[in-house]
Amino acid sequence: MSSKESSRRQFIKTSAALASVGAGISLPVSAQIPRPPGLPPLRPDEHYDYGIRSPYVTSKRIGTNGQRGSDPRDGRPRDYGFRTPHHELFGTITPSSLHFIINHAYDPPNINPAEHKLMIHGLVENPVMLSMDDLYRLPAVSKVHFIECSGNSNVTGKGFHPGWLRTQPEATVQDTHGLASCSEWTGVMMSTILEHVGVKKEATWFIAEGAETGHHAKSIPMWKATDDAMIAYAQNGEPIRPEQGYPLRLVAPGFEGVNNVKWLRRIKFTNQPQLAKRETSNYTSERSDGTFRWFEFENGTKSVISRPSGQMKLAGPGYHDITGIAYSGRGKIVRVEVSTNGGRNWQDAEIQGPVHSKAFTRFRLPWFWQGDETVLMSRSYDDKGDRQPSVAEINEELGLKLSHEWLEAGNPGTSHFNGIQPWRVKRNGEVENALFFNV
Ligand SMILES: Nc1nc2c(c(=O)[nH]1)N[C@H]1C(S)=C(S)[C@@H](COP(=O)(O)O)O[C@H]1N2
Ligand SMILES: [Mo]
Repeated sequence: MSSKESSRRQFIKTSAALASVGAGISLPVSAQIPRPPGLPPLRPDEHYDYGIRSPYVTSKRIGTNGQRGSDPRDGRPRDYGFRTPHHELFGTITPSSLHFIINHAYDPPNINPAEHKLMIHGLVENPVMLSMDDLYRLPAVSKVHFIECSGNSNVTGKGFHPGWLRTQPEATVQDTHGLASCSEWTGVMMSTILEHVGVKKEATWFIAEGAETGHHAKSIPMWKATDDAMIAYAQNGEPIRPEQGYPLRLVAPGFEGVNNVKWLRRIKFTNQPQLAKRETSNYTSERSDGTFRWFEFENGTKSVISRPSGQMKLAGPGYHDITGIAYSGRGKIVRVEVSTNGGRNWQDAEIQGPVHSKAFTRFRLPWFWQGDETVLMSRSYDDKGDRQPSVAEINEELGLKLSHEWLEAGNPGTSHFNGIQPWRVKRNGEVENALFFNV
């Protein structure tokens, strides 16, 4: 079937579902617009200088520890991730102020860009020390890419975060998928810089290092530098925010978040990985036999329905728009299927363009809910032929035994998890997490 035919088929399906909207819900009809209420202004200076959101808009990042307890060192929510509230967002770009944050125990450093330098050395002909102005003089590109922590939607057993079981019915999409966000990044391609420094043939890895006190470091295979890694100084049209790495960060599109080194101050070309803290003692994935996978880079394809999702409540039977995001660490999303009956049947969702490679892609499906209990789920496909797996397929492929009973018994879960996310819609319209409990 040609793509024209399939979009026509989709259109007919969509129109048919929309035509039934009238039958399903009655929208209030009013002949009169309410009188203008003469509202007082908000805070004029703040509006005009930088802009503020309406006081009625209250979406915020939530730190895992902040929600379930706090960091014993100072009582503040920290480290395990400040998550993006996907259920309250639209489209494909995450507002910078709501981009998730993972900082390994250090608050964002206060870096003066006039003093910041990026050192590039190791197996190169011409080591350099670049200032921000040097970088601004180089040809720039802007690209839309998601970043996802490999801990996003990880499956945790009891005891990993005390009191927190990833399979608990109360989990929201912010809990389950909030460690992924998508921005337009602007900066210099690493390949541009390679031309200037002349990398030696023996270089097979590079190590990127951050400027914060802990000096987060990550070893990355050389091919990423010639392929699509970027040294980014801007996010969504303005300088990167301190939480995201001001004034410079590495963007390694589609690679696990830990590779996207923030507050970037050094890149060293080498012929072996460094075995840094965050690639050995953690950011490895445990198998059910107690061994670990390590040096995983690309995030597999993944999708999640963000509306309706955990802890939302449907107003009643009738028409509802199912929508969510899909992405792949390997390329473009080509298809998303949605099931409205717990995986018995799958329908093609409408994919909203333009579709960027390694970027959030919005999908939607018009749905007429009869009012029965059911389970909603989505699964994505990328242009490399990958399909988002079920939990059974993940268990099979990775040698895992993930199930509710397994985790309840205190066994380890896994990170780097891209399984299908089921949401149960109860008869009263309440939506809950149904991972491992889908029908
Ligand atoms: N310098 C530095 N870079 C870092 C980290 C860090 O702690 N320090 N955390 C990494 C991890 S584990 C992730 S998932 C991403 C998160 O990027 P974000 O905070 O901009 O969302 O940054 C990575 N880069
Ligand atoms: Mo991460």
